Amino acid sequence: MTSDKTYSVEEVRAGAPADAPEELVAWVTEQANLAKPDSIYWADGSDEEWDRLTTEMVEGGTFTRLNPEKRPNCFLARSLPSDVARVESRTFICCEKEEDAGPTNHWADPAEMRATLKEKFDGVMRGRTMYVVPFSMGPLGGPISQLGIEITDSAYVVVSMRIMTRMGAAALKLIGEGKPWVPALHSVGYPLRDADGTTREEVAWPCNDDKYITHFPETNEIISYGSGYGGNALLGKKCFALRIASTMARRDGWMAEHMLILRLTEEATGKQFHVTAAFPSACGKTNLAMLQPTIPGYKVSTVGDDIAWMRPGADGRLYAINPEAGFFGVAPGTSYHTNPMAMDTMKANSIFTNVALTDDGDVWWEGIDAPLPDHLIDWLGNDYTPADAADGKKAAHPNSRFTVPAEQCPIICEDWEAPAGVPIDAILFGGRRATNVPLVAEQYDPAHGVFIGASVASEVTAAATDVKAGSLRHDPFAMLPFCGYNMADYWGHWLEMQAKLGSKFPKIYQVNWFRKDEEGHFMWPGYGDNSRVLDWIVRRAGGEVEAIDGVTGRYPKIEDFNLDGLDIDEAKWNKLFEINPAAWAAELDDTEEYFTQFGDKLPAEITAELGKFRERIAAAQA
Ligand code: OXD
Ligand code: MN
Repeated sequence: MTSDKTYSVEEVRAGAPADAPEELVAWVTEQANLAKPDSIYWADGSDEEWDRLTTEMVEGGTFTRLNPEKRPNCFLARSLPSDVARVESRTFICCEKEEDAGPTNHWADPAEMRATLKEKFDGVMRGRTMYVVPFSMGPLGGPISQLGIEITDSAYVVVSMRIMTRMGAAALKLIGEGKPWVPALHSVGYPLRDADGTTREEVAWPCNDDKYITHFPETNEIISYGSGYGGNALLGKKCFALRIASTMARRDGWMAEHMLILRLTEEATGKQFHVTAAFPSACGKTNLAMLQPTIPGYKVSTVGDDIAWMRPGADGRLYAINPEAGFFGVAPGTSYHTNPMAMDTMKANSIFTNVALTDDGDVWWEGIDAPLPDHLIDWLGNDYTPADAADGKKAAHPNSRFTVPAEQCPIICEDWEAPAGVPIDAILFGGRRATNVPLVAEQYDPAHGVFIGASVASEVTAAATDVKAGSLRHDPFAMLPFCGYNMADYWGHWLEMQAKLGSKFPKIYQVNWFRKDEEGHFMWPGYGDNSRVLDWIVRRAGGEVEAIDGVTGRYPKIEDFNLDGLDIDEAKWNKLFEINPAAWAAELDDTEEYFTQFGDKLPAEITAELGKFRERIAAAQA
């Protein structure tokens, strides 16, 4: 038997920064007495702390320091094959009534889940340090921003949170001034010692096969157990900024969305236009957020690549901030061709997870500019040669990531940290759709816009482990894994926000960069050429161009759309907008069936939109 250390409030207080308020010290003490760490460390977010923790992780084998001449202050981590992505099947919304979580979430009774987690956390940090990590989602002190404290036993999480959030002493100071904060408790679930004194070897990537990613929206709490990876462990991101924030937003009249934010500036006039866009995971959101226009006259700057918090401003318009401070982007496919700005962002001060390592200490992944070298160490830590590639093995995991400070992005918007946010002019919804969905369609009216968001379906990619890649899945508003409450109530909230803001609510567009021809080739070049779609949307907003009424929405006229320099003639254009009424009738049947699971909660407006859609299909068939 070992005797576990008992922490008194006085002892924790003595080790805490002076700014830590009593209620925080009490919470940390309670968690310490449950998890039983060997020590408690309060993160301050300093350079010295980053250097110390990264060096410790290099010594411990969690990090490999990359070649400082090629990638200064950059590190590579390799997780375990069992811990490479978000685990949706182990993600729970714990609220009193199951119907408040809704049919698309995994629900758990809060009291039962608390009891389960209490057992899991009992002694879970034996032999480890408990890190207390204060953070702000959104600019420090901003009116839309929120504060949190993550307790974690992972130094990888601490340094990642330093990139992804405003982490450290300044956030704690605001908490000390009495601002509300969200408690977020995390453990990798791998104690180094058991209650009976049995010890366990440290490993480079501690985690547990049993995982719980839990949210208590009624009390604004997050508890995560068993994973050290991404959205399972960096609790400011999906857990707080989406699942918990979406429920806060509904209560308080704002919106927490899985959306990038970009600014388009018309160079001739300096006029600015702001767009938010929701796409399911790994549909190129970071690429769109950092788009390099291929048509003259516009400049794009990036506000955020993943999450938008939006609130009505005094002028009745919708204003958005990016609650994050970094980008956690998918590495494979990222190159100077697909996203030069992301490539320049990750030149220094970055963490790479599950990419391959070159012999000269740099990173490599499928789709990067450099050709496959003769030798690599793959994401599993094994030798990798072109013969492995020929066998179909990947050197980098398909969901491998770069974690980079947003401020290093060469086109970060000059006021990306404006506390009140930027006014939004248009909202885009997209997915990966080889068939059916045209390049761009404008809403008929606001309720049709919500219908567009609600009926998003996309081909599945690698960002979650437990959904079958390649299949089509419904992902309403790209929020399926991220909405902290009943999805139908969420649609109701959108309709309410639209009613509140009236004509000032941004117009909604459906986009699809991924349509394929009969030979399976993409029909639209995508990437920088998506600026052509944005250009049409801007000109629609300015009332310069008309649109044609179609089955899924209003489409551009070819003569109004900038196709200069593209190999797209009228026949190809028509294919990009082709509507097969029978295929759409089948898609609508499927959508209607999907909606039935929400029962009475489905807003009447959405049912009405289904009816109008069927009328448009019938008219097209006539
Ligand atoms: C992400 C995701 O990591 O959406 O951003 O999965
Ligand atoms: Mn995302």
